[in-house]
Amino acid sequence: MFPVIMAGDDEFHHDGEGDDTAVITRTRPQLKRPNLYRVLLLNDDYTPMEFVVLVLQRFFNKTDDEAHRIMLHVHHQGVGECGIYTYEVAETKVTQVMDFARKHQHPLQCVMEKK
Ligand code: TYC
Repeated sequence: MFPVIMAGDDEFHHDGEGDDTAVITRTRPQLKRPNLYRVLLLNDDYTPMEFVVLVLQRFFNKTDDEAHRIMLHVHHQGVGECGIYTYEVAETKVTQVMDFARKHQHPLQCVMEKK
């Protein structure tokens, strides 16, 4: 039996002939969707609006307009979404924001929640 070469995700099965050839069957790639987490900013009475805008630009890559829009949404609604990430990325964003807020002595809170 001749070996067959196929593109894609293949599995090799020995064909029982005792030589070095094998039958290759195509299998479905088992794609697992990663768990996703929302990163949220919480409103407070003391953190300056411009600081929140800076956080959204620096850590969440928002434009000036989008950062202002999200900041005002949090200011009025109490909570708002900065982005959706896999667990480790979300955790890193939360830590970066909390460290930055603490360094500037602002009470800004950033949390993550499973989607
Ligand atoms: N409420 C704050 C103020 O009036 C502004 C603010 C917006 C604070 C969003 C936190 O996540 C926040 N200065």
